Amino acid sequence: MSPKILIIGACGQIGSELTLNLREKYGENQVIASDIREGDETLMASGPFEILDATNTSALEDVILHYDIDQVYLMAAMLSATAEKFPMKGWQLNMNTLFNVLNLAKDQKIKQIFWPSSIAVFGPSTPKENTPQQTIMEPSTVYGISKQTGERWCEYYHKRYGVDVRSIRYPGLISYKTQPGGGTTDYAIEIFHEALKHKKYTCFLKENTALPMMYMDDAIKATIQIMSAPIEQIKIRSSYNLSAISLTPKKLSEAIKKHLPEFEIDYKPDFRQAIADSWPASIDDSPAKQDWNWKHQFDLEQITEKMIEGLTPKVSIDYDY
Ligand code: VAH
Repeated sequence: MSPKILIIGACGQIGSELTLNLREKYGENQVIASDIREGDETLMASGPFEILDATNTSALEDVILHYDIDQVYLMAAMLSATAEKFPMKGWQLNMNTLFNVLNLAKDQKIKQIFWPSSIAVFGPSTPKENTPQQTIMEPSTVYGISKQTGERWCEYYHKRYGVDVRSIRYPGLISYKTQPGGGTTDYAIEIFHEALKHKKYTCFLKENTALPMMYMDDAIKATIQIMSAPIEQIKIRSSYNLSAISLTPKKLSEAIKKHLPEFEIDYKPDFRQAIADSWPASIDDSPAKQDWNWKHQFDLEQITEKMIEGLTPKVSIDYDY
């Protein structure tokens, strides 16, 4: 029997692709998409949708009971760069939504939760290369602090109340299907739009800023994989490290130039450089490999090909950062 799923934040960078993938896997009417505003026409035409502010406890509970939801994917969050501009709003959105969903599970109103963490839980004192699953974690961004705290609460609710909450520390995610949402790693998406539109890009990070990155298809695969794994395989209830590639703006621009030889890049670091400098360069995800057979598929060349193929026919999206 397929689970009845609610996706909170279904119009976001991950949420919109996750919704379409889960509908393909379980059937469109098994997956209720929700967000604080409507999404693009593809998403809105793909199945049931609810306008929902998941910080509103009673509104969330109404949707859960109305549709008899089994699983919640909580994909709504304020990302790193935006949360530095609005610290208290970022904290409230990221934490209140999590508590609302954890308490519904504690009260047995839902059976399973997916909650996204991030490599942003690591900070300047964390070992940067091949960062292990357990290490020093002193995040220096609002977003990272909210994700580290969220991981502690997920593990607490699992141990104290038996809540089946599962989580992944996503690296930076690269996709052509949705606009980026205020993240520090989003240079790796903008660069493709600008390369195709203007043949040049001014990067807001320094050329050798190495960050863990992943193609969105790999991130969606990992999300569905951890939620489908037998419960005894999930041994970490804070959040699993997840890794694919380690990427710098320089390496990415060189990969793009193989397809667009006239592409040019220059560098004008802004406030996001300090955020990126506080994060690891690469991640050790061996626990995810061991516990639930994780393995990434897309390397830099394949990501570059997918992004250029995917964006070329599309009208480029303007950014207003
Ligand atoms: C951000 N894309 O840049 C997110 C992500 C690891 C970075 O969490 O904020």
